Amino acid sequence: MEAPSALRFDELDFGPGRAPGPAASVLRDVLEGRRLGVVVRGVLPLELAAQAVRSFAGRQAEIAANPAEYYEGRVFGRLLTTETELERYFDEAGRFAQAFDAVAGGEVRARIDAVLAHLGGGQPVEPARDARGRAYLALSVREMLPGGSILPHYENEALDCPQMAELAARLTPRAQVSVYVPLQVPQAGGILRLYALREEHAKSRAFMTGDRQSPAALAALDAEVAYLDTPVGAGDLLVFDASRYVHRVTKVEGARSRWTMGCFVGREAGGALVRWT
Ligand SMILES: O=C(O)CCC(=O)C(=O)O
Repeated sequence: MEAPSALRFDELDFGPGRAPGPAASVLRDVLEGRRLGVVVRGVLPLELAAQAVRSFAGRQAEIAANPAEYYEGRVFGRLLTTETELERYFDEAGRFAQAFDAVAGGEVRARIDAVLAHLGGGQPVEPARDARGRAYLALSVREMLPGGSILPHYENEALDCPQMAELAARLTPRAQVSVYVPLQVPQAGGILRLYALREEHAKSRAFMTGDRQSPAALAALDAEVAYLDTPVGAGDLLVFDASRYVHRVTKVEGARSRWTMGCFVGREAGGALVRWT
């Protein structure tokens, strides 16, 4: 399958009074590596996004906030890629949707679900289930603190970890694309930066097995490889081929945290589009 030739996202608009354009195969195209990604504008009105941040920040008695393992901050819900105890994960997943709606209000989840169904060609994108029928978490909310960042990676690296084995075995293609919605952007930095570097490139393998952490290695990556700083604001939804493209989040600057909400999407062998986080 031919890779997209340019670092560019298509745009759709879900803002007030806008009819979304045709999107029959966006998720399939991104999953199959034919399209880099799509930005959907205005999925959450700004006030709804701001209200969700205030609610998550202030009502932790009702929803579990867990320390994040790979950035400075916390996650409401759990992330399968860094999970060490699957029983705990599924237990929390079973209670999360109700707790999420109690804190954020049902409209937030309903809007995300509607856009994902649209991008899936009208088919709802339900949480994946394990062999025992337990649903994976459908969404998580992440707060990245000032000074936080995420190092360069691509999501297919994570498909080999043991806690993903059962799910990964069912995915066709073997890919997980990212869906995320900024809820609050920081004063500066905290930018999702996507590189013209795919998992199969020799340079990508060299970089991933070496130093991907030091300021010098990050500066060299920025100097040597073309990149795109994703053009998204609070309330927009981005779907992108995080599976194959190296990406990172630059350091959050200023006093304001970076809040996002997201999940991963894949396709099972039978054709169903499924999500998890
Ligand atoms: O927080 C982000 O901007 C992206 C996180 C990430 O690496 C992903 O969703 O693939």
